[in-house]
Amino acid sequence: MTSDNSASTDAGWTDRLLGGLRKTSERLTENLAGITGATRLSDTQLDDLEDALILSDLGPSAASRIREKLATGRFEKGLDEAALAEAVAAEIAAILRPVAKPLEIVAFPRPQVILVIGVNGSGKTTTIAKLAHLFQEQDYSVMLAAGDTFRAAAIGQLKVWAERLGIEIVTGPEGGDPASIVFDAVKAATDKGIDTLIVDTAGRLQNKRELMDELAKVRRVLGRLNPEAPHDVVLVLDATNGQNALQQIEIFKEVAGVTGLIMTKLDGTARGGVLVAAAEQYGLPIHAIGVGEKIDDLRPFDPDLVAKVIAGVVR
Ligand SMILES: Nc1nc2c(ncn2[C@@H]2O[C@H](COP(=O)(O)OP(=O)(O)O)[C@@H](O)[C@H]2O)c(=O)[nH]1
Ligand SMILES: [Mg+2]
Repeated sequence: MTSDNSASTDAGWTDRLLGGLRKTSERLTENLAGITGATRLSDTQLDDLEDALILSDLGPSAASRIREKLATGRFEKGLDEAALAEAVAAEIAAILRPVAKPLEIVAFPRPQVILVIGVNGSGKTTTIAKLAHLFQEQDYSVMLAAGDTFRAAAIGQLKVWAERLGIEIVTGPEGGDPASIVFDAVKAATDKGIDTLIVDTAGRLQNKRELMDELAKVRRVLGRLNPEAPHDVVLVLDATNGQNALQQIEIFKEVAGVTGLIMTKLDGTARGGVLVAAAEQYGLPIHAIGVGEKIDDLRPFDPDLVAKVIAGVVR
């Protein structure tokens, strides 16, 4: 992905973003309703504002930051719902801007190895397919590695995507050693001069020790072939998990050294505010967001537009 603006601001994507984040935007708008009045927010109104932001999953830390900013603000034209939404959007944008960083293919030598981690069902495999598609659109060659050998279905699912996208995939038997698949994949991708190798992994969070051992082993094997690899360790988070998604950041940071986040399923949830909470609390790069199940439902995001959508300025 590059920061090419056409990727994040075309009309089709804006519509999908609006559609996807509608529930989140409605929740925040509802929670903020009624906070109107004079040119300044009173202490009671500031309390209400802070509560509304927390209720909308933005998290206590973003909520208090926004509260502090708005406490000193003056609403010269009077405080109505639109003015408040705009002020909140500006503060959300300020939180999202520093973390909105597209995943870029810059590794030399190639391939850039992207390890994708996260709990089962968070959207890893689908996100890998979407990322592969994005990179293909930018003329990068992509290879996949089916490092989730825990379930046969997981391998099959990635294979189907690889066939559909016309890209190579390295797989192994169900129950096989992910580290050996990853080893073969890095060798193959290096020999063929592939630009990026995206590695799927299992997300057995119920057994933290095993997960940690498995990811550590995969990392060791990667490092043996290329000391820089993995270049990216991308944690995939399901926005519908709300605050639990934040706990997953804690856990995966500890077991795998996360370098960036992708948040999926921002459609179909009113809890999209968790994107802002994640940005504020962890400051990790957020590479892209997923707003649907289709192959082009994942994009790097424009922080200002997303902020306006969440706050209900753009509808
Ligand atoms: N609505 C929606 N569904 C998604 C999104 N991303 C993934 N999914 C769905 O979530 C389910 C689990 O995804 P999968 O990629 O298999 O998760 P994994 O277990 O982490 O590999 C699948 O049904 C996907 O289609 C998204 O952005 N929006
Ligand atoms: Mg999977």
